[in-house]
Amino acid sequence: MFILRYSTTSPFVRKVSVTIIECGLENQVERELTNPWAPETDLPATNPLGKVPALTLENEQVLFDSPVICEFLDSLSSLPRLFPENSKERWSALMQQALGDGMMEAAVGRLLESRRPAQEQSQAAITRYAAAVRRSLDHLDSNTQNTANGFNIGQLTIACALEYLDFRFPMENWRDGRPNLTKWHESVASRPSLQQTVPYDWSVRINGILSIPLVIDVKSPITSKRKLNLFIKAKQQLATKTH
Ligand SMILES: N[C@@H](CCC(=O)N[C@@H](CS)C(=O)NCC(=O)O)C(=O)O
Repeated sequence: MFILRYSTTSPFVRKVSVTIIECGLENQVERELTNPWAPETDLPATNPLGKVPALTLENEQVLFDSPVICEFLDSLSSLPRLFPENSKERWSALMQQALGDGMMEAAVGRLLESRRPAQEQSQAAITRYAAAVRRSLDHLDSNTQNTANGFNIGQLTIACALEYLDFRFPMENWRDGRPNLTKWHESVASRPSLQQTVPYDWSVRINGILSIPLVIDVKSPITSKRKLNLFIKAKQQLATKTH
C-alpha cells in the first residue's frame, strides 16, 4: 500500500488523484488528509519542501512533485500510458503538463497573495499571476492541436488547471472568448476520473465558526481508526486556511 498525503483543494494533488483512477490503482493507495499550512504539521518529515502531494512507497521511499508521482504511478499500470513513450508525443505531453502546472502555480500564487492582510498584498504580483494564466488560456485556445486527441498527462494537467480556475475564480469565466478550449474541456469533463475528484473545501463555517464535515472523504479506502486520527488531527488544524 502507498500512502498519499493530500489536501482536498490542491490542483497538484488532483493530478495525482486523477492519475490513480486513470491507471486503475485506487486499491493500492491509502490517503492521509494533510493541511500543509498548519504550523504544527509533520509534513516536512515526509517532504522537506512541506508540500502536498507526497507519496510514500512500501519501502518507505518518498516521491514528491506531482510530475514525478504521476509518472511513477503510470509506470505501474498496464492500461494505456499517460506518459507516451514515443519521443515526439512524449515531449508534447510533458510541455502541456508544464503549461498546466505553471497555470496552477500562478493561480495558487494569486489566491495566496489575495489572502494576505490587505496592507501586505502586492497588486503587482496579483496582476502578474493573472496575466500568466490569461496568456496560457489564450495560447491553449489558439493551439488546439495540443489538446485535441486522447488523454495523456498533458491533457490531464490542463483539465485540472482549468477546473481549478472554476473552483477558485468562478466569477472570471475562462470560457469567455475561448470557444476552442471550451469545446475541448467539454469533451473530457465527463471522464469518471475528473468527475470523482472535484475539489472541495473540507473546512466549512457553521454560524461563523470554522468546522469540518464528519465524513472526511467517503472515497478514501481508510480504516475507521485512521479516519478518527485524521479527524482529531484535522480538528487541531482548524485555525489554518487551506487553498
Ligand atoms: N510542484 C509541486 C507543487 C505542489 C504545491 O505547491 N502544493 C501546495 C498545495 S497546492 C502546497 O502544499 N503548498 C504548501 C507550501 O507551499 O508551503 C507539485 O507539482 O506537486
